[in-house]
Amino acid sequence: MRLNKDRIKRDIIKELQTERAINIDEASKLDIYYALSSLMKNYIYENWLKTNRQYIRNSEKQVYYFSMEFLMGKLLVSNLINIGIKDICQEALKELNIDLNEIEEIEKDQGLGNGGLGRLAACFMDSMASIGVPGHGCGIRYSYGLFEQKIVDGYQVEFPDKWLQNENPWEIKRKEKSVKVKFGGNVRVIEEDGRLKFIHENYESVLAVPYDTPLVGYKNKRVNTLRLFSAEAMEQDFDFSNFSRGKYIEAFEYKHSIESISQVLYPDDALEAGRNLRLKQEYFLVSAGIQSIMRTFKKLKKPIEDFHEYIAIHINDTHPALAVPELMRILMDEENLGWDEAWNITANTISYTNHTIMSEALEKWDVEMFKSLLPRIYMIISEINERFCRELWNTKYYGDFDKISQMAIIAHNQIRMAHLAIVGSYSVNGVAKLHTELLKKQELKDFYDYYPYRFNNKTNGISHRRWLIKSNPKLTELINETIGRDWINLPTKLRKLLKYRNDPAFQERIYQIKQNNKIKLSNIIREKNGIDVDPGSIFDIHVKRLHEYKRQLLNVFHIMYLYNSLRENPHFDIYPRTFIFGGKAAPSYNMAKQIIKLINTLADKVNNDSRIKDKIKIVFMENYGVSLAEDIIPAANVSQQISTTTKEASGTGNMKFMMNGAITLATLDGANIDIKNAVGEENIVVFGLNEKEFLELYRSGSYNSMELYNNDIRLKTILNQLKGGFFSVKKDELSIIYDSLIKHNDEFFVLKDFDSYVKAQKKIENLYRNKPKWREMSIVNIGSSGVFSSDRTVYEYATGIWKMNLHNGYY
Ligand code: AZC
Repeated sequence: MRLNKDRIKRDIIKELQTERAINIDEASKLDIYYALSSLMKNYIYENWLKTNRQYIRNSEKQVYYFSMEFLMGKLLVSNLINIGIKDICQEALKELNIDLNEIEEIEKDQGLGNGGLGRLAACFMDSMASIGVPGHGCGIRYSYGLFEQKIVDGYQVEFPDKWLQNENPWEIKRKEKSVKVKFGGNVRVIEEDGRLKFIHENYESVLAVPYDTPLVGYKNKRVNTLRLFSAEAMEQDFDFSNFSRGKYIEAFEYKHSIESISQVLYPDDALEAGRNLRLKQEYFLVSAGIQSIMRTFKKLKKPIEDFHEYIAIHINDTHPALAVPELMRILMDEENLGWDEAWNITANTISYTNHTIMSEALEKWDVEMFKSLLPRIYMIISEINERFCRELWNTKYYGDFDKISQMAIIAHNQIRMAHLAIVGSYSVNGVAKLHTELLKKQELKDFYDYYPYRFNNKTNGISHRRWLIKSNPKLTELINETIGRDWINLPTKLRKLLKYRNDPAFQERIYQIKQNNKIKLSNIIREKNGIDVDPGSIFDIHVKRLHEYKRQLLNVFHIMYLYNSLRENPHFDIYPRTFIFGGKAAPSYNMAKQIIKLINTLADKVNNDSRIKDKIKIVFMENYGVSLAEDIIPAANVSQQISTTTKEASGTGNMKFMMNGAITLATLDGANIDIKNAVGEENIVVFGLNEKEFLELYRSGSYNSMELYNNDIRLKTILNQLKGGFFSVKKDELSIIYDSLIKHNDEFFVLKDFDSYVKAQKKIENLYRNKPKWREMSIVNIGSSGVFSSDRTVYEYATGIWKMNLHNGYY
């Protein structure tokens, strides 16, 4: 379809009339948004159909990315970009006196994820479609996404995220493709034709109704599918049996309880919930997803024994690890395969990514609860466990009870999901070099020793289409003008920018773009927070989930140190800085919530202290999420990536910031290390203990935070301020922070790294004062960021793990 401005104008007007019964001059922004999306669907659907037809016709191997979270953000503009009509659309709208940015505002973020893991899934979807991987997402259509955060009196308060309040124009409900998921009941074992048969009975059925969203590839006419399932009560259960028995109200209660399965996303990003409803959600996802894959597979008319030649299932952390027993169940109970055949297929179909070494995130299920909710699945896991333990005994660990019980899938009345995921898959990967090494050396060492060939690294990446082309259009324009557009299909070509690192004219333009982005962000801050910030100050930004290991506290302590120094000595020399924070705390994570309160309390005090003459401003932006990140990141000078080393598996925010020209202030943790290797030591500012020093100190148990308190007057002052009446908060309110650092010996080494952090911050300041140097660093960061595109990551998954042949001009 050829598109031009006039045609788009005509189509929008027509669309408004025929679909919304309204003329353009009366149309609201919401009307325009719907008209525009419906118009785009005309362009998208044609290619969606073609893509699906081609997949079936060519029997191309398909990959299904199973994830409990997809943090997609807004889709309108990103789809316009990928279709390739953003610019003409923007012009067409302008001629109709409509501002595309205002229309975009109307769209609600699709926030069905907590943080890194969910956003990674979204970037992968974009990259798969764009580099030509036949890959689809499989998840849950939560009625409520991650809670909306408001700051009230300095505290985080949670509100439901009503993202479906208005109709979601991108999804198509496919009721006719619904499948049944079974919970509870019992399993009767019978013998038939000399074989055991397992009859699941007295169960409760839930209907999993798919909603499909097209995933549009970048200017390549490919459209993949994100399939999210919603839970509905089965009509016959709901309508007839209960109603006819006069149980009218009970029938509604029943319906409500069934639908609660897809009601809400669990809001903890690295904490396992251990709850019955969460287990239901996890099984609901895998059972619905695999049944629906089975249907597609049948269309190919290939022998079931070859299933894994045509299908790859990737599980995003252990949350969908029940894919292992569920695929076994379907192959044995429904396709009538024997155990060995089913196991061969399963273990060659499933691959698994680990996203954290934090032990509190490791999923474990209580056996009793599990058994009563999923009796047949429990039997299968038990059998997998028995066979696995027997194999260990017979091969490597004869007589070694300890080793076998450490590695078992079921032990101490718990089912360990990570063990299930490793045993049942052919590939286990970490998400950055250090993280993968730690998995091999420590967390999963037993499994690495046993299955060394299964382990591999796939360093995370981000979609440069969303995090550069969409969020920073002016920088994109400058890049295109300078080195052409090749980099869009092969982002490592951004290296061509390095030639201009010392070119004063280019440096000036980079500076101007950053400056404009800072002005834009300042306006947002004025509007949302009522705080005036100076775009001439250093924008020093720390946005991510609130977590002790991410050490927002370390940042706060440095600010308190600066503030104390300025109060003591008004001539204390600092370059004006704006410290910007954003991030949500899990609703049950007390300490994280207190840190939010501390940031806001400090902000009030500092921002209103006329003695420091606006040299420091502190802003906490509420409700950090994908769209806000798109406004914040392009405006950053400094990117704070300061987790306690070994704790952040990778980080992906770090990559977004560098791609937008911020300088990373980093510990040697996660992908910060890979960033350092990409930009070179002189283009990043590193501080703090490294992995080796950290582990030594940690293991020796010789760290004593009290000593630092006693010996460093800066720390003593700050910590005393937390306890005393320095902040006008309720008495003892902030002492939980004091206690964690002093009484509980500072688990995340905030005090330990403080001195080194202060020095690194001083270094940042000096570098910033040296304008050509800073601009050069900024250019080197942008130019070196291509390797962190998720196109590269997905290419590595596709060829290295999923064994796909890609026919793509670039990759
Ligand atoms: C996160 C990691 O904490 C983060 O370092 C990584 O970049 C991201 O995954 C993507 O790989 N983990 C999570 O969000 N959640 C869990 C359960 O690990």
